[in-house]
Amino acid sequence: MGNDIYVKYTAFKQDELLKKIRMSISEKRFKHSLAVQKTAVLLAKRFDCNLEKASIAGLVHDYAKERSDEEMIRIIYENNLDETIIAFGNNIWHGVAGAILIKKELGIIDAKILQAVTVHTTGSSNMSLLDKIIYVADFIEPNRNFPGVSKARKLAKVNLDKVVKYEIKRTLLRLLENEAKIYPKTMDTYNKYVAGVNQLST
Ligand code: DGI
Ligand code: FE
Ligand code: FE
Repeated sequence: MGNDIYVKYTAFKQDELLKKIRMSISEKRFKHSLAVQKTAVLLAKRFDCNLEKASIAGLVHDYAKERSDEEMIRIIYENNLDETIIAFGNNIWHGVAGAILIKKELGIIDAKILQAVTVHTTGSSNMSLLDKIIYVADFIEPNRNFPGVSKARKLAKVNLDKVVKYEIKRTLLRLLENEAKIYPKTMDTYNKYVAGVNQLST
């Protein structure tokens, strides 16, 4: 993939886009973003998804992660986003508000990319292939190091839905352990991919 995909999907050339992202987030998170981009492309090849969209979505998925609370809350109000997210903090805001920011500041208008960024933290009950790829790439990129990451990487070699299931279960367990606020969409993902809600009953 050359420079063209950046011009095709964003308002910038590759070097300009990378500079803009680098100026918005820390060096560590920039490195993470590049790693998610690479991992997303590998997964897209493996599971037959659009490589270009996986690449761009992976690169920009955490673009809004280091914005101030004030800015994020303003974005939520100005764009009539679901106000109930305000109580959940930046971990929940940065994907949803991030999609707004990458449209406005990076010129990304592709609906599939915007949706994958929107749901990258919580998942959803109705994930597209690209949504799953970004959700999983974020979890298993090579810099990640937590108990269970090698199991997730192994599952990702064969079955994407199994990683989604493993990931949402582990995330939810950790959130419960910490008595964190569970965003309803996180529960929806659990119900769909772990507990099998919405599947046709026989
Ligand atoms: O942005 P990253 O750190 O790369 O990863 P992420 O966007 O997948 O997740 C950010 C954090 O959000 C992670 O620590 C898990 C957390 N999270 C996911 N679902 C929920 C949540 N936090 C709360 N409080 N509630 C949720 O439902
Ligand atoms: Fe994130
Ligand atoms: Fe991330």
